[in-house]
Amino acid sequence: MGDGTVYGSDQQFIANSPPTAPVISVTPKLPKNSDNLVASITTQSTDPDGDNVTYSYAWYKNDVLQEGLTTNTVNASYTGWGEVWKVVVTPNDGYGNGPTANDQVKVGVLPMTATLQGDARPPTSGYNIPFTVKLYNQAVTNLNIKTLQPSYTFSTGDGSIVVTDSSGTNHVVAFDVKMFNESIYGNSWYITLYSPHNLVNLQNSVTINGDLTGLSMGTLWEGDAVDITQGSVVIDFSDFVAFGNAYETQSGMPNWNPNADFDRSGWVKMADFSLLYTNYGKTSPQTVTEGMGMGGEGLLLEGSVDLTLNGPSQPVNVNDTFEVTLDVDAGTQELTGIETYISFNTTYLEVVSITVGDTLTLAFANSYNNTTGKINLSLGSSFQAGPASDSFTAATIEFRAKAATQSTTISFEHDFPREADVVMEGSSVLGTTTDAQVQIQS
Ligand SMILES: [Ca+2]
Ligand SMILES: [Ca+2]
Ligand SMILES: [Ca+2]
Repeated sequence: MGDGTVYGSDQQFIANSPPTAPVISVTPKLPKNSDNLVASITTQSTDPDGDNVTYSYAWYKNDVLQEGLTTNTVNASYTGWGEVWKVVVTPNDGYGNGPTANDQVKVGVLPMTATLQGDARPPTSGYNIPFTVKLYNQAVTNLNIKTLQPSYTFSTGDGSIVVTDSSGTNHVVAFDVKMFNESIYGNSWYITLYSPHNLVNLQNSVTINGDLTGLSMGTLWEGDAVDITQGSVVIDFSDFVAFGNAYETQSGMPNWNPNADFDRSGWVKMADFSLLYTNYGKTSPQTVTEGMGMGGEGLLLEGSVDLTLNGPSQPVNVNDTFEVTLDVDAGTQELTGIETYISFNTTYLEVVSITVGDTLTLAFANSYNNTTGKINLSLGSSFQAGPASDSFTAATIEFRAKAATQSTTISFEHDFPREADVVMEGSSVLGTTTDAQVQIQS
């Protein structure tokens, strides 16, 4: 009949039941350029009527149907580096088609992923970051990493690494490594991944063969401003100094150093310090282990941190001096730094002095300007002290009252880059900010 309908002996219609979808697998999973692609049916279609099922094959190269290819095999002469080859298999029971099944592979590449650490802020164009992958035929250690010669090197810059997903979803970047030399296949390698201002990650004894589907290179640990390309295998004081020198800069400013912009926000801020802080003392290479794929493990984000400017509860007199404290209420939330920009009205107030408290003792900014009415206070935990928590006074600001007013406000600023922040492992843990009101009487 040809229309998929069968006529029974009593001439009533008996609907044909189509076959089920098969399960398809294209092999090799990690094909070389010289490999033929073979689509195998790993689970046959079943037909409820017991009809004999046949299969047809359609192949797509980068989503374009390849008309001439209708068998279960694609000869290697058709395939090229980086191409995605998909097969769509359609079962047919002689009366009609059943649902299709498909599978796909990528030719001549090793797909990899890496997680960017700690940055909980929206992705920026900075996520298009360069990678270098090296294959070694012997163990890579802290002692030999600077001198050991890799057998193969792949770089984003030379086209042998192509970033395929830079969107930064969950901070995971996907990229393809061009396996240009077929002698790479079938052997076991020590594989390293480097990106600027990160420690080098290492996967031990990876056998690259047709069964491999891809490789997670783990979380790239941030904070190595002076990194392996400058001869450093540790996040240490020289990285801290590089950060401090570049603090509060962006591209174009004299002290700008992109290697200190660990979260790739375009500015060197306390969020960058919090990444350096977290990884201080870690060395290259960092061996990637199972379960290390996602960033943020160990990240302590239990709550938020409130900042309050506490002024005098009673009116003050003109010419009096009085204190306003910058108070931090973190509860159990840990933090490694605060970044505050405070403004005041110079008609009524001037700053006499600022005293930093004894909890956040690293002062990256501690300044005031009585002409513009601005205060900068950016304070970090010392490496010895560890992250801060609970409630404490971060700094005490001594003001002098200049003129009478019913109320003048000492306020936190919120416009980036003069934006209040509290940071932990590259993430903001800022909760609320509360300004101070002061009444001045003559
Ligand atoms: Ca059937
Ligand atoms: Ca370093
Ligand atoms: Ca930054």
